[in-house]
Amino acid sequence: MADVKGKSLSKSQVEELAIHLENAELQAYEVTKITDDFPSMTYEDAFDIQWEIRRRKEERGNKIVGMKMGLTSWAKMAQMGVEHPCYGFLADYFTVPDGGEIKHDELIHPKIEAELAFVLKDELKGPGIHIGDVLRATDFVMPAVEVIDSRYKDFKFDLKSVIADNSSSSRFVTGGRMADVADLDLKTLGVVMEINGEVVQTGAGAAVLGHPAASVAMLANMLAERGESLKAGSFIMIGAITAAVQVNKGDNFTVHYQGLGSIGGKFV
Ligand code: OOG
Ligand code: MG
Repeated sequence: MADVKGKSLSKSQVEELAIHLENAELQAYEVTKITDDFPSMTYEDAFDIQWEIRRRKEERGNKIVGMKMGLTSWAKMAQMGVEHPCYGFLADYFTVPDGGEIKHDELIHPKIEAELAFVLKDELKGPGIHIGDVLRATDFVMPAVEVIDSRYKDFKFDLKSVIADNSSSSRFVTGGRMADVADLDLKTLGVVMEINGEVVQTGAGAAVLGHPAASVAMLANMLAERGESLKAGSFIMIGAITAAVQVNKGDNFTVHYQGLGSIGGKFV
């Protein structure tokens, strides 16, 4: 990301765009990508908008329950036409219990993604965090499925627009079996995604930046650019291992994780 530093939007423009995108999320309607109207906005502006959406939710009493990385696999980067990872936050009401129902009408055009989650026992504070630091600081790894729902028309965006839109975050399911990183071969850990009993995607952990822990390291280093860190206890999703798959009302899904069980849900 070239122009990471520097702002072109005023504080009130950041606030307006945060309200604009958050309303689209809460009321489930599509908007055009914001760089169409603000072509000179910077990456710092984009993150300012995302952090302003987060601040607004916290001010209303929502709790932030985790973080997610996105666009960390070639499958996803190729699918979305964006070639750099991004991050977002997870709010309390994004959580769906394993096997639970997800209301399709509350979302615009949801897709599901097979991911993994790391839960930390120690803080990770960048810059300079590497895979070894992540493995040392990890309490356990567990299965996770993300439901993404870009607020942009037809899921079409560029990196700045998607960052401002909290990286399309909307719901997630976690469960299955927790495991110690020492007992897993995270690169070869296989995932199989089924929708309505049919296999639609398969993949392995190495699809995510060569090693799933590299995604957590990158997140810690990206957060450091804003003076933020990943606290002990943080729940972090590493980004989709395979391409995302669109789901319709009535669909049910199951994702199987090698050695870690299965998780699923239903769109109603
Ligand atoms: C952006 C979010 C991507 C992932 O796991 O790659 C993401 C998008 O594709 O809408 O969550
Ligand atoms: Mg994701």
